[in-house]
Amino acid sequence: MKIKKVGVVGAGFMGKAHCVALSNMPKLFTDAPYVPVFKTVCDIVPEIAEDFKERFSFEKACTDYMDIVNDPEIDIVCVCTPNDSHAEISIAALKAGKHVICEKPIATKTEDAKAMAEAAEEAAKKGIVSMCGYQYRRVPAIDEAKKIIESGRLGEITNVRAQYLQSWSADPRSPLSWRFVKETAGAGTLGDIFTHALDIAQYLAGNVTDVVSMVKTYINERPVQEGGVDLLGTVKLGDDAKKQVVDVDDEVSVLCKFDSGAIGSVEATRMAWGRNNYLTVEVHGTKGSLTWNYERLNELEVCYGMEDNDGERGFRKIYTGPANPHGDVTWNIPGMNIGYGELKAIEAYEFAKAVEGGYQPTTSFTVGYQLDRVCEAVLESNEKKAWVQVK
Ligand code: SOE
Repeated sequence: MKIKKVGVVGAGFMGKAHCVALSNMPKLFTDAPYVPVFKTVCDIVPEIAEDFKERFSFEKACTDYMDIVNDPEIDIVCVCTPNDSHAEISIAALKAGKHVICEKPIATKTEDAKAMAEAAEEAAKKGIVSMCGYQYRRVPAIDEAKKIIESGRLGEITNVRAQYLQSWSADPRSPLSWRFVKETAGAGTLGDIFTHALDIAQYLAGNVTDVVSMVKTYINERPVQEGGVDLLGTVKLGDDAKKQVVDVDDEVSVLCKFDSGAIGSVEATRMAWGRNNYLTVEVHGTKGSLTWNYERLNELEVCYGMEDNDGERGFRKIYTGPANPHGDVTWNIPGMNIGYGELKAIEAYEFAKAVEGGYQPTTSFTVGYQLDRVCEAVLESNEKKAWVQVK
């Protein structure tokens, strides 16, 4: 089988997710276009890079991402760093002729997102692929939902409601990591998880054209986490810890108009006690509805309202499996279930197919830039307390 050599920049949570996915991709997909081989891992903390190198059997560890960019043997670069370095690393890698998969949100500033999209479009002319880590649209149930919508069985789509609710920062003792600092994160919940819900809503109902929003920060300062990888609220710091001001949002509520004519809402918070990875979407059409929740990601509920008799109407539950999109990644029997690991492997497979075919995947940097522009409109609407058109 063909091989492709991989460099990974950032050895935290997302570095791990990408590497587990890359290892599993050719094992789960029998028609995988290549076997990824781990060449170099980079992290600014040398001990973290070394430890990662050992655990994932990389050939080398380094602390300067240019070692990866300048390595002619490396074909693919995974950018898994905090948001403020996405643009610099991705553009350098694209210019060096590497295929790039970059975590979301694409950048901290719209001008950087634009520069990334432009660099990706230029590289695409030479068959170089870019992709953003909006993996949730690749959940088999979401692709099945898209198929059902496109079949017309739900009629004309009138309303889409998407939510992403988490609780890991609801406790004021949850430490301030780079995710709470505008300079490194760009935005708070807005860039971090609102964009995932928005991506699914847009995947199913078309692009958002206009927004009116409310954006709120509840906890204005937090104890500071010193160094190391982001702990996502799994530790609590006491009163003795140094405090720092939070200058990003905790919660976002947005009403949207879609270019398909549908209307709807997208909301996100990291402050919803009891909700963990509660990413949901509900779609209503003139003939039926569907609803899905990541916390039960293998289940899609559909109501073919106009097809059912009065008195028998209701949601039917589809357990996704081999007969649904990306069925080869699921186990043999619906209900055996897949999880986050397999989902990231689907993303790695879609990326590999695009690399092999020389085309841009559906979550290219151009899409990342469009999502960024919706976020920009959300912030402007909150400032102006008015509807704003997406640029
Ligand atoms: C934290 O909110 C986080 O890790 C996000 O950064 C990811 O994108 C999301 O998939 C899970 O939660």
